[in-house]
Amino acid sequence: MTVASRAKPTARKSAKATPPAPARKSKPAAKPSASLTLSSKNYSSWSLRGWLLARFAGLPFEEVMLPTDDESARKELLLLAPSILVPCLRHEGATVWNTMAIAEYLAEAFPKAGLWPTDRVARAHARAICGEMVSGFANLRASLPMNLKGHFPRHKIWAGAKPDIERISEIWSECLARYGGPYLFGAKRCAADAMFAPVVTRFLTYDVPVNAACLGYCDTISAMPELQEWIAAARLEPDEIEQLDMDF
Ligand SMILES: N[C@@H](CCC(=O)N[C@@H](CS)C(=O)NCC(=O)O)C(=O)O
Repeated sequence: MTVASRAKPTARKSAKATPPAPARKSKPAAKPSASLTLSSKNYSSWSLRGWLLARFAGLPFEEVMLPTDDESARKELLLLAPSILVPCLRHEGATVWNTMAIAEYLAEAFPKAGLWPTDRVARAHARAICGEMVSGFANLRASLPMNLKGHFPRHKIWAGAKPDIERISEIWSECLARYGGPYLFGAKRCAADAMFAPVVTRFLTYDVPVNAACLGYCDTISAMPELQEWIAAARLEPDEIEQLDMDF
């Protein structure tokens, strides 16, 4: 008798002797232990940064959307964020606002996610450019607001925003050359890519001319499934903020 012919009846027997497993009651999906307070998906670049960071970390979280139209509900929800700014992450007793603090918190809580580069020098570089993003580029923000639903190719870029655009192109070009792309710090996306993702979308919304390396980076970031998911949700948002809908 071959091994195969012995094995067959044994398998059948055990199948006969074993009563069918009782139908399992489907458990309700566990509620995520984390929440992230967000504002408009179309206009809020800070919300996008916080959301990408949480997704890069692999953290399951509930989105708490701050309504942009209802003033009283807005005030109530803003209490969730002590600085009255979004995004604000709540996770296992921690309440964290400011995207840089959220990045640091998530990197500490989820060390395997690689939110920062592993190399000390590259990590310092990543933190430096993220800090520069969080505290700078005011002219770029003011003149090219994030608007994922819009496309304004004839938008006249204010002279004051040009040095910001040049500096961002310099940051990206240097990172891509030094670490080899396609992300800012090499093959794996990190917190810096989340920080600069809304700049990518601005460059595309307003057709900002950039060099080939930066254009390639814009393509890489645009193709990220998480960003695609966010943009799809932004397109479904009904509310519009008129002041931010520019058409030139
Ligand atoms: N640097 C802050 C900026 C956050 C910020 O300015 N958030 C805006 C929304 S994009 C905000 O909450 N504004 C107050 C409001 O919406 O009422 C961060 O990193 O989180």
